[in-house]
Amino acid sequence: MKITALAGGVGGAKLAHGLAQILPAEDLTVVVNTGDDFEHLGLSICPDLDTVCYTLAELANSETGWGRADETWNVISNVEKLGGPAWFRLGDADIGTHLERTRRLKAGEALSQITKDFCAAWGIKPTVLPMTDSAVRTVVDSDEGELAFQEYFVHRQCQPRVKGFRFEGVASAQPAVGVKEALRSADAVIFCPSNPWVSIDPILQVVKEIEKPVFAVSPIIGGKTIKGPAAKMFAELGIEPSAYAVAEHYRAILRGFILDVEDAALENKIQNLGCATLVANTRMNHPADRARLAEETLQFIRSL
Ligand code: FO1
Repeated sequence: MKITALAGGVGGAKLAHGLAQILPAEDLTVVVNTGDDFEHLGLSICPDLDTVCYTLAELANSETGWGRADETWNVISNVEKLGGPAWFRLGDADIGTHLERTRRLKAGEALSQITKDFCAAWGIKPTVLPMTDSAVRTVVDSDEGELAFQEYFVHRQCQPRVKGFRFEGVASAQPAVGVKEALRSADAVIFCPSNPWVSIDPILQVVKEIEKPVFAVSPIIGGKTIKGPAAKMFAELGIEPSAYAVAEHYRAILRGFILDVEDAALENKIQNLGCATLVANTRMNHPADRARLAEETLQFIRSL
């Protein structure tokens, strides 16, 4: 079964890793959000691409989910000593990724080509694609005005109250080379348990429509996220955070929805949105959980 998965952030990367463990490499493409990308310290940084790639390559820091394991922090500590910005924690090995990506982008190379080469270097077999090769930047409208995504997410630690989102550049952004083909040739499309507002929506705005059946895994369990501000964002937008709210967010295109056992009571309400449901243990606390949830998701898709 050929799968194209949309992902952003740590939760998305974990399910992508689960799918990579059970699908033949040629049957999995991961399309990654690039709205979190930004220029910082003169470096072009692509956090969601790196979180997905480091996770697939088993190089990721397992505590934070982002950045690399066994990092050292000499460079950023020296930047801090010199009075430079150290709020965005860049590890020494991670900086190598940003240096080489920045060099190649400045030489005019496409992000999708750079990502392909980085995956080869890291031994990642499935195809990982940025949603687009052009610059798209998520801007968070908040009670403190508009904030660049990483300013909101890391520097302000998601404290400002959100009022809405804008994806600068999305109107003229074409899907990256291979994205349309991956969506067309897939048997099903999986929305990994990522933030609907700032990880999945930017991708949907770039790819526009998806003809194949769509299945989403809820990033919200018991009204909360494991990590990240998705539940807080729903609440600040006047929507009660729940797995139902996530299914409702995608209702126009959803064929199936995977919700956690903790939210089993919401199953009927979600089915009434017109989609099939699977109640599963969607927490991925251990690496083995990733393949298990991926397997259960594929079984669910095959059953329909
Ligand atoms: N997230 C943080 O909360 N604090 C950080 O200092 C931080 C640094 C960082 C460095 C490289 C990278 O690829 C990701 C990093 N992230 C950090 C995560 C980043 O903010 C992502 O945008 C989130 O994971 C949301 O997708």
